[in-house]
Amino acid sequence: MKRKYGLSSNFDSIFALASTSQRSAIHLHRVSGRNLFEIISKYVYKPSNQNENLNIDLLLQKSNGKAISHYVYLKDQNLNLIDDVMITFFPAPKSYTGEDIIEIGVHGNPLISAKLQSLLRSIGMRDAEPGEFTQRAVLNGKMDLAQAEGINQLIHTETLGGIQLARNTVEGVLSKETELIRDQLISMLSYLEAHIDFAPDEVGDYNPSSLLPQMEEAKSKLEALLNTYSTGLKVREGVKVALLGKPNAGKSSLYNALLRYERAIVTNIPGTTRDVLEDRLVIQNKDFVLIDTAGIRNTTDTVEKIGVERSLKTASIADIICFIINLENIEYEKISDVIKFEIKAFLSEAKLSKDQKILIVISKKDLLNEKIIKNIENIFKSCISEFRTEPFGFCLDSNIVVTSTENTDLLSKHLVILHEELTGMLTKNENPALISMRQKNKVEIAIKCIDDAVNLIKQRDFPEKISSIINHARQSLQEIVGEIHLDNVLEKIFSTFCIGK
Ligand SMILES: Nc1nc2c(ncn2[C@@H]2O[C@H](COP(=O)(O)OP(=O)(O)OP(=O)(O)O)[C@@H](O)[C@H]2O)c(=O)[nH]1
Ligand SMILES: [Mg+2]
Repeated sequence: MKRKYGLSSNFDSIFALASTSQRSAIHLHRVSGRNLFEIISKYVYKPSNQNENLNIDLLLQKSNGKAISHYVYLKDQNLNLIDDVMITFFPAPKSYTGEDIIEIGVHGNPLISAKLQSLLRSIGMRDAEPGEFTQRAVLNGKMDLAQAEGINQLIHTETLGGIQLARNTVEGVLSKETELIRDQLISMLSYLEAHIDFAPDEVGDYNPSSLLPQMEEAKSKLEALLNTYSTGLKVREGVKVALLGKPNAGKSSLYNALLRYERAIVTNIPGTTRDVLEDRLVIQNKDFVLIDTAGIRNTTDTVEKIGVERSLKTASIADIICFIINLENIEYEKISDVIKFEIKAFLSEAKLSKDQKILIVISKKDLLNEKIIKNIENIFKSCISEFRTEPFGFCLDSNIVVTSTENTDLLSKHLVILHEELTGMLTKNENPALISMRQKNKVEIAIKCIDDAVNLIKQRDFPEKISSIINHARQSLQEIVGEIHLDNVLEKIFSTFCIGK
C-alpha cells in the first residue's frame, strides 16, 4: 500500500520507550519512520501459529488505512521470542508524526524492553532524542510550534489550571489568535507595498496615517496577549496565598485547616512559626500555593527576626495576602481601633504592589461573642475608607471573613473569588495564553516594532521603512507558530521534551 510521507521522511527511523522505565504492567515503545511496517513484519508472528508472520499489509488494506491493533508474538533475528505484545500500527500520514508509527506494549520488565530495543537497533533504527517525535510532527505539518509547546506543557504541568491552558494551546487557540493579528499586519503591509510599487492614480493617494487605528488595534490585542503570560503563570503554578499577621493570630491553624492535615506546628506560644511553609492546595479545581509565615512583630530573638523578614518578603511576592487578625479577648468598643492599627502597621512595613489582593480574615470565630460576629462587616466598612489613602490600601478586598478552624468554607469561597479576579477569563473560556518565554519574547518584539512603525508614520518616513518594520513584527508573530529557520532554536525547544514524545 502506498503511503504519503512528510518532510521528515528522509530521516532515519527512531524509537523510544514512551512510558516509565520502572517495572510496571506495560512498557510502551514507540517507533516512527518510513516503510516501518515492511521492516518490522519479519519479526511479528501470529499467536495462533508462531511460525507464520502476520500479514500487516493485508490488515491495513482491510482497515482502509486506519490504525489497527493486534496481539502478536515478537521474535528477534534468531527466532528467539522477545515477548507476546500488543502492537498498534498507525499508517502515515494520519499518525502523530506524519510518518508510519508503531506502538509496542511489552510486559513492563526492563529486561524485556532491553531485548526489544536491541532488536530495533540491530535492524537500523536509532534511539530518539528528547521531543524528536513531536519535532517530526511539526516538520510534517501535523501541528505548529506553539501547539508542540502546548504538548510539552501538557506533560510537565503540575496543576489542573496548567493542563487547561496547555490543552487550549494544543487545540490551536493561541495559533489562531496570532494568525488573526498577523493577518491584520499583512493587510497593512499590502497597503504600503501597493504604494511603493504603484502610482497614486492606480492605488489612490498615499495616506499612511489611515493605518494608525489598525495599528492601535493590533497593538492592544498584542498587549492583551502579553498579559496572559503572567496571568497564565498564576494559573499554571497556582495563585500564591500568604497567611500573614501577628504572632498567635491563628495562621498556622488555618494553614492546617485549609490543607486538611497537621502540616504546621501550632501552639499557644506567640512566635511558634519561624520559617516559611508552602503547600499546594486545590479548591474547586483552582490551584493555589498556600504559604504559612512567622508572626510579624518587633523582636530581639535572632531566629524570629529572620522569620519576620521572611514573612515580609513573602508578603511582597504573594498574589493574595490573607491578613489574619485575632480579636480574642478584645472589648467590642476597641475592635475598630485594633483592626485599623494592625492593618496600618502591616501596610507600612510590607512592600506591596498594585496587583496584589489583601483579604482581611478574623480568626477564632468560636471564641468571639455574637455581637462582634454580627457587626464586624459594618465595623470593617467604616474602617476601610481610611485605608484607601494608605499606600496599597486599595489592594484591600472590601470583604471581611470571620472564620474558625472548624469551618473554613467561607474563607475558601473568598479565595476562589479572588483567584477568578486575578486570573480573569483565562481559566473560564478557551482563551489564548502565552505559555512560554519564547512566545512572550516574540510578542514583545512585535509590540516594539508596531511602536516604531507608528513613530515612523508620524515622522512621515518612507513607506519602505515602515513596511520593513511591520514585516518584522509579522515575522516575529509567525515564529510563534513556526517558520523558524534556525536549527538551534528548534533544538533548544525540543530538548526540554520527554524522550518518546
Ligand atoms: N478556639 C480556637 N483556637 C484557635 C483557633 N485558631 C487558632 N487557635 C489557637 O490559637 C493559638 C495560636 O495558633 P497558631 O495557629 O499557632 O497561631 P500563629 O498565627 O500561627 O502563631 P505564630 O506561629 O506564633 O505566628 C493556638 O493555641 C491555637 O490552638 C480557632 O479557630 N479557635
Ligand atoms: Mg504559626
